[in-house]
Amino acid sequence: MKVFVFHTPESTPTKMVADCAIAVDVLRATSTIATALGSGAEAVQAFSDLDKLLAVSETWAPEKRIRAGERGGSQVEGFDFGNSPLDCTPERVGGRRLFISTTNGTRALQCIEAAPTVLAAALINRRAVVQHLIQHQPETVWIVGSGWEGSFSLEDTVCAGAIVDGLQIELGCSLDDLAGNDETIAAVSLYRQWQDDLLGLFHHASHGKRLLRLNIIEDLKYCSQQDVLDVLPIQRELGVL
Ligand code: 3SL
Repeated sequence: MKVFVFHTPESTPTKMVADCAIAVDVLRATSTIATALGSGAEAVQAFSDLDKLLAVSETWAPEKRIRAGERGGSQVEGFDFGNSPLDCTPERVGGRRLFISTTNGTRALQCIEAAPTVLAAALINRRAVVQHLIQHQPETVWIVGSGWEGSFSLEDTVCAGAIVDGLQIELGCSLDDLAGNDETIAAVSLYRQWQDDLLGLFHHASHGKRLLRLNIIEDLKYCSQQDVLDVLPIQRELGVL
């Protein structure tokens, strides 16, 4: 298995696909997706475009759908949710489909949707993702960070490092055996430096600071936990996990 880390959708190759591609948006889209599925959502359908989300979700009965829209960290007017994983309680999302569009995370998912296997990973469900990779042993794995509007993000990179660190421990191999590019080695180094204080790292991250300015500290705390959800968001049809 060779693992390649790409920091943003923009830096991800467009002319080829990996056997397994993983979108990461720790703050907060993939944390929200994993939480919604863990709370019994029927499925999560991701859109980069808000108008398309509205049009497709319109064909669903109102009591069977939740519309989540986030731009710049805030809830989009007229939507049921913004992008807080803490909104995704069993009472609110159980048995419903979550239609979601966020600034960067849903774009990351869209850029890898052609891969044979597409997963959504966050720190909270890291172990489930590692176990899937160990079980299925894809030859090439891409981990694609969402970043922020084309720029690197600490929180997605540390999550990529956490996944690769978990794989290395399970497989008992060297990092050089696993790493497909230099970004992978850098991500693991970042994780090993911060694994005991991920919330502290989020306070240094530009998007962490953006959310703190919006008073979204509880989401930061929740998203900084590791391996607390045994949920594997896996694409079952285009754009639907
Ligand atoms: O960029 C995204 O996709 C979002 O996850 C950003 S936010 O955390 O909802 O502000």
